[in-house]
Amino acid sequence: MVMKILLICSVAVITSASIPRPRGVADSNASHYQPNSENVFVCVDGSQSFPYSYVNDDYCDCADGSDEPGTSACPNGKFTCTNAGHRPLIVPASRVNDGVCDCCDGTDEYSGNIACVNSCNELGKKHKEEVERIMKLQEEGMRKKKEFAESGKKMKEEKKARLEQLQADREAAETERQEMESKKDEAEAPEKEAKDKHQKAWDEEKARKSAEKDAAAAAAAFNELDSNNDNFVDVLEMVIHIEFDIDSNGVVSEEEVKEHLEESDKVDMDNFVSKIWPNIKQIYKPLVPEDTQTDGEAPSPAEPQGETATPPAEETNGSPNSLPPPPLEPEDYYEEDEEEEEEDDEEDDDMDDRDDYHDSDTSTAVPLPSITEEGTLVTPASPTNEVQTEGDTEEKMPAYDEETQVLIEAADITRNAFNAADEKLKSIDREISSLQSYMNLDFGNDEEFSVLKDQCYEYTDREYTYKLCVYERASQRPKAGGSETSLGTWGKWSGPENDRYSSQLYERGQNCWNGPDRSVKIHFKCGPENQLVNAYEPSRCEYAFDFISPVSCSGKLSPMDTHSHDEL
Ligand code: MAN
Repeated sequence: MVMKILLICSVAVITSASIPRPRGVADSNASHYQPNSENVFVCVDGSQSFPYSYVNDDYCDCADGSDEPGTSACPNGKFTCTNAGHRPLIVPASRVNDGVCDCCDGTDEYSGNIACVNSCNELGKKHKEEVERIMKLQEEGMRKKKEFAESGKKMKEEKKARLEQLQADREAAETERQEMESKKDEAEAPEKEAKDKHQKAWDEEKARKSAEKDAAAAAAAFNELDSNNDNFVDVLEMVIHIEFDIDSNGVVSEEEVKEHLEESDKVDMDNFVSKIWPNIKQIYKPLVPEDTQTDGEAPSPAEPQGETATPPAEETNGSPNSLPPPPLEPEDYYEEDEEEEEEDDEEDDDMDDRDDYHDSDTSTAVPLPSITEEGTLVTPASPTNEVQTEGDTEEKMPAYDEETQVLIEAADITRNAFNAADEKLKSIDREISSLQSYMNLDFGNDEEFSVLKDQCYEYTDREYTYKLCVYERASQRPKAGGSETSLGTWGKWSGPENDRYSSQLYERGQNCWNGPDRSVKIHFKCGPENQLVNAYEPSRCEYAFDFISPVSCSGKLSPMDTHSHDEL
């Protein structure tokens, strides 16, 4: 209805009947130009008065130029084209009789120098059609806008209700999570205790085995070094070991050996194991490599080590500079572990009489070689000073005992229940946060812009495809291929105070080389559909998009619409 009235008014302006007035005077201004009883003309600004005959006498008298509305005499004068059949047009007075037809009715050119064709009826018709088209667009747009506003409001209501529901659910979910956490903590305490106990036992076992290994290595090293079997390791026995060459001059001096022996000339097994071995085990190397000892054959004499290395003596026993004894025959080994003895009772029968390889009173456990049924000697990894790389021989912790396993399973159940409760709370929080962000968005006076939320639109020009995801982000992608450039993310409404919802700003896009961060201003205009209709770059890296949408229809002709009709 409002639109109909507007339409009628608009047409009324075009067809309004004129009252008599001087040339170039607008109908709306005619009252100023009615001669009064004294036949005096008062300038429109009221500043001066002149005889009425001064009006349009082609001489400028009034400072505001109002006494010459129909001539070009006043530089600031204005000429109004009546333009009957179309709409009046005001042109600068300088255009009067300048040889160019400015008014569609040709009234600005009355000198007779030029004949103007009256095109007002034709233009008026076009203008009317255009006004009708725009009004129809506005009407249709308003209808859609109403629908959008309704669904926007409905959506907001639904989201609000959902948010309230979630906020209530959250309390229960939080309580449940707390309960599950307590149950989990309750179940995890005995589980931890049992696991720690198991781990501790395992650590102790590992430490025991490692100490055993170390002691065995120490004993083996002692026996190897004690080449004269006098139950002492002395200086002369050590000088043939080039690894004791502290200053790396290729010669192991007695002083160097003594330094390793903590200034003693010789040490017995106990002192060797407790005091010397810890310091030399990282450098000590047996003269006869382990693998040559396992095949049961006599090891080949070691190469002399360095210039002063003493060649091995003919006899191995009793000679101070001799090599360690050759690998022992099975009967040379002794049995030391009673448990093992029991376990391997049968197959070890033939080994029972073996002579001790070490002093029988030694408490250090040396891994024992064993003999397979086929009679092959299998030597366990000899305790050496070799640093084992982690993982290669690392034993796995034995499985938990049944009682611990039960505790773990019980704790697993509470952990799973806790994780589920925790995830439920997190998912509620995620949804709350997304709903709150939604609720904080400004969708216009009537929620009409909510229809554009999460919708993306594209526009392609010669070089780029521009994309706008409303309330999210804007981007630019070269048509020829290449990566997308962010032009900005949702910032704010940026229209003027009286037309706030006419533009949006997307900011903090990809930085422009030697310039600002990219940004886009979206100009909203009334249109039949939601569509991105133009994209341009008014100044480097500052973009502008034109977006048409029913949501921007006001139901009224905008000043822009009126302006464009003047140009018709
Ligand atoms: C790219 C595009 C253009 C922009 C220049 C600035 O080529 O993003 O729009 O003007 O970079 O260097």
